[in-house]
Amino acid sequence: MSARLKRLDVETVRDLLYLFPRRHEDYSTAVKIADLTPGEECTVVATVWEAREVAKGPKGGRKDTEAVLSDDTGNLRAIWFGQRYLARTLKPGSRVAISGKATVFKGQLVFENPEHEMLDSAGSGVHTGRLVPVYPLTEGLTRRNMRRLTWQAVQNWLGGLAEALPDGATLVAGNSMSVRDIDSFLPSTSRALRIVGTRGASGIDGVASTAVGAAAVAEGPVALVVGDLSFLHDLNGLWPIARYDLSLTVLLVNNDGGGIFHMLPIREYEPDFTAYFATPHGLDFAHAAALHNLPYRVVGTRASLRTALLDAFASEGSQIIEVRSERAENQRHHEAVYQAAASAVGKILAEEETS
Ligand SMILES: Cc1ncc(C[n+]2csc(CCOP(=O)(O)OP(=O)(O)O)c2C)c(N)n1
Repeated sequence: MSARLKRLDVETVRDLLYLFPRRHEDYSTAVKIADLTPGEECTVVATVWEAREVAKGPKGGRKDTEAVLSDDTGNLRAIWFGQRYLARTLKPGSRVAISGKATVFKGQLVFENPEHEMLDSAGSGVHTGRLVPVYPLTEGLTRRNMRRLTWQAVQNWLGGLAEALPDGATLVAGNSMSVRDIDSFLPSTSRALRIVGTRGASGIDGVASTAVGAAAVAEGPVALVVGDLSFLHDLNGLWPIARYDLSLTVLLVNNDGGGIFHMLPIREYEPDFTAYFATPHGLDFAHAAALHNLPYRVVGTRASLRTALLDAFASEGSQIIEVRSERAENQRHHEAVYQAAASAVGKILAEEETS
């Protein structure tokens, strides 16, 4: 896989994030079979009635999968050319989402080579039911492979947080980039989360105290996402944790200074920018954790973040989990994601204008 990705100049997760889709297909609208408009891109959620392998082409050399899918309003036929293995995946009674354009053949609705996704399997919602990106490909890499890889890359840390937070949890959004990133990138979830923060005149003051206050009154687990400067600014706010035996999980995003200021043009004006805006401190938060007698760990991968968060929410007590980040890199990363989103939206608007 890595050799194939290298042909697309993709060697790191960052390269993967910078690999922009060539276009997007709009599979975001789920429709009932009875309401399908032939020729329009859409997603249908249906149950597999039957699926079988069919020999086609000269001398029956090509093996297709043909399936009949139904919902409570009707049924349709789906054909995948040359993809015999799908006949085994599409088990009768299983639920599947298919996305593509329907045509009408002999009075029946047919989808040819639609994107599909088994709905009970992990990771559903990558290939169907949204604006689905179409990436440049190279031999041996399928559209599905590319999409899964880039999905994993952008879902990274906030995705891990959203997955780990249990029903009824409270998420305290620190000021500066924490609240902005949560607002922009926390994936949607059907779990009941309460998201709180303090916006306004106090700026980055009292962020730890706010979270400690939430931990004192909330029913479920409480997690705080906070930048290093804000955390440092209110370190003494952690004191009530020991005094009142509170449970709080701090997810500390340590980029050694104020990452938010890199989002502004002032970032070009060195050395004053670093000295007076970014203000790196070079401090080690292991000592802050020790001061408050809190368990502390630094996590470097999505998997270890996930494990640390799941452990934290499964146990009583408080801890500090630190994720390290790099300010300038973080700004480029944001820019790349915003540009990809803007180009996808721009394309849709342009298409709407011409239609
Ligand atoms: C009390 C107070 N002092 C200073 C500021 C100005 N200020 C806004 S954001 C920020 C940097 C915050 O850095 P950090 O908490 O590490 O978060 P990041 O920007 O890296 O996300 C500062 C100093 C403020 N908002 N409030």
